[in-house]
Amino acid sequence: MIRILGAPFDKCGRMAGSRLGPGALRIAGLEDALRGMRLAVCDDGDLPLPPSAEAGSGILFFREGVEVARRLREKVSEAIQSGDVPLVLGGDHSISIGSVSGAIQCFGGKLAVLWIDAHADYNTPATSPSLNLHGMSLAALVGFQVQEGRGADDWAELLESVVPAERLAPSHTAWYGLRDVDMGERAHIRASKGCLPLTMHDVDRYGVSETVAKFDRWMRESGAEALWVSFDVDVMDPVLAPGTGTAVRGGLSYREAHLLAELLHESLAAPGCPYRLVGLDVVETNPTRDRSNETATTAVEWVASLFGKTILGER
Ligand SMILES: [Mn+2]
Repeated sequence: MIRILGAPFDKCGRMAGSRLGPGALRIAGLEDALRGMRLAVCDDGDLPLPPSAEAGSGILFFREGVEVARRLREKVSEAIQSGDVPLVLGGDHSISIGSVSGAIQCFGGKLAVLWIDAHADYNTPATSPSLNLHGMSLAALVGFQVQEGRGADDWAELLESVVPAERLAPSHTAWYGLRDVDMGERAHIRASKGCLPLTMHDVDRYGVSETVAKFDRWMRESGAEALWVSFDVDVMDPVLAPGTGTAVRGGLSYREAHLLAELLHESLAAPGCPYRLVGLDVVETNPTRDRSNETATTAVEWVASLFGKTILGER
């Protein structure tokens, strides 16, 4: 059963509006698209949000962000424990600290994450230019330490109270579609032994087919058995998906994005595949920046392809 969970929280992002993302994705027909493929789906509605608090002097809106992450972590781990596949709708990308932490609680060191995003989201407060938590999600999940400076106390609390002690292994961390990576993030990626950063340069040079094959080989060699996919709609080109607060030129085309989803599905469905899809986030959909809900519509089609929709029906 696919269990839809809305996380309408956007205060840790660059601009307001992705709190409307879960509604936009539902209106774009998410549930029907999955049911149309004879998949069992239920919608648990939206996560209740904590009361508003001050922005604070460290990570912006940290108190709210950390509470949302905690609540989502519990929902996701409950869903996985009852045998379901959580499909989490953001919200800004900070919510994934909660969703992936829930998956770590269930799978520990057997979990790998594929972060499909224009950005690495691999800053800590020590390297972040903005102190927006949505650009620090993966750095929190792998547990980078920050000794001192602005946001250091918040960071320590986040690692202590949200991210499970086991952490996500850098060698179980992959990116797809990177094209806007900060200096500090580059250093973090270089220091992350065994990680797999697939950039837009790689996609241009080798194509979607070869880069997904590389990811599949990396997954098989990693020993991971559970895969969480985190899909930030800004990985797609803004021409195709303008409805996001973090648009960067030169992203995946419609056809590349679909081929990516189809080939990931094919890898997962291959006989004897040693890993399985255990959950998915779709984040940063901002209908206030969109044209006629096109971005949410494209994201829904992408999710359907990931779950196995093909042009000629069942394989
Ligand atoms: Mn992101």
